[in-house]
Amino acid sequence: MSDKVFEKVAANGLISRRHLLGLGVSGTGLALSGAALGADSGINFQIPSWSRQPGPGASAYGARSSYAENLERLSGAPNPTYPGGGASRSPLQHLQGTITPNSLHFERHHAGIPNIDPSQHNLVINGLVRQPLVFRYEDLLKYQMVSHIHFLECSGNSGALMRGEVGGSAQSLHGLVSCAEWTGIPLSTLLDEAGVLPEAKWVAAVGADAASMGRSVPISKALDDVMVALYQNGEAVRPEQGYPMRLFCPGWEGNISVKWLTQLKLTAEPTQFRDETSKYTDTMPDRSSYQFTFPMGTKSLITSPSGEMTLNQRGIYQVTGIAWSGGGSIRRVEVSADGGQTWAEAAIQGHQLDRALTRFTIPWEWNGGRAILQSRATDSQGNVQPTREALIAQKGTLSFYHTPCIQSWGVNTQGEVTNVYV
Ligand SMILES: Nc1nc2c(c(=O)[nH]1)N[C@H]1C(S)=C(S)[C@@H](COP(=O)(O)O)O[C@H]1N2
Ligand SMILES: [Mo]
Repeated sequence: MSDKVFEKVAANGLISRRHLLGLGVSGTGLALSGAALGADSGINFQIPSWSRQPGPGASAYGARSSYAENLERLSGAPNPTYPGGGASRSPLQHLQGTITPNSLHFERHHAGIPNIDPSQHNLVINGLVRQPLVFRYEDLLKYQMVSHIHFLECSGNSGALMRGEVGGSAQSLHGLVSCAEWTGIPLSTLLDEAGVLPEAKWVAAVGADAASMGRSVPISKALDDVMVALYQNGEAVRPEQGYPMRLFCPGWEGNISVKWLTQLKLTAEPTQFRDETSKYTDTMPDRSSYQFTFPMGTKSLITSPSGEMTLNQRGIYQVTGIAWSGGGSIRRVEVSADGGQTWAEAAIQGHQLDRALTRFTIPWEWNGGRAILQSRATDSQGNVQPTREALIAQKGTLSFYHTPCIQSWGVNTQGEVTNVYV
């Protein structure tokens, strides 16, 4: 590897993102993994068995390759005192691009997944409206819909870092975030039909699960960009995600996107549901609490190399990861290989959509020594992702919601990658 060919842009091996395209095809023997094809390469020109005879025909509903079956959500052990409660996490370190397949979207349930027959399910709009309304599922399907790609993140995501948990993977530490194309009816359409009275300032949204989960949404947000989502990446919203319908509040903490939505009640004040009083509130070091912290922070995460992976050989790696912000689109992602002393700007791979995952990548040469990989996002409002130290100084450690701090992945001389604190 010659520094004349590849411009080093930050300490410990970070290479200019401008060289991304040339890396694998430069003809200088610097291919990331593919071996050069020599005359005596011993390459096998035998026709493989799968090319010799036709495979099974078309299927009704697709499935992943049997060779890709390790691609799974990670859930904790069931808790008998909390039936159906808990979460599962997306395998972020095995995904690419920015859209989470529906089978791998993270889950967070407070009382399990109700098996809802859409023909028996209603959505009621009542309270401070001129005309209370009841919608059946088939009524809603007739409305004009909109589609938007947005992330969804639980505000408890990444709390493990604030607790100083040892070890972990991108999935186990940060897997409560996913991204999908959500299609549904703007909530403003349905609220306009019911006629919102001037004194209505909040919308109490309630789910049909056994938790009766409820959250209060300010009317300004409800009339702005909230939707009643019916489709997720093109197919009906999955049962885990709220079939037959869920509220979707772009950029805000996952909890407020009430699944299995059955009631929207217009009120003058917040309803003070259990989930907005006993949980999801940020308690400060002086023990005062913010009741509501709606937008998710500006955040990024290197998904490869990441915790529990091992680098098998020295050489060039594509560092890649995801960035997102509840405050807008991602403007910039920087990467450090020396624990945050020097930074280089990563390339943005694909789109930079409003409140959606954005993928970044930058080439890095691992020289076999120690490294600490970090990423730092800046959003379209200029918000910069904080270090863990800065976040703890600001928020203390009395509560672990809304913790978008920088993740440090340590690489040791054996190439083992682990969650470290700097
Ligand atoms: N009715 C209902 N809505 C709910 C929940 C729930 O348990 N019941 N969990 C909430 C929480 S805490 C989060 S983070 C998101 C998770 O959405 P997902 O399971 O589709 O990823 O849904 C929210 N909406
Ligand atoms: Mo959540």
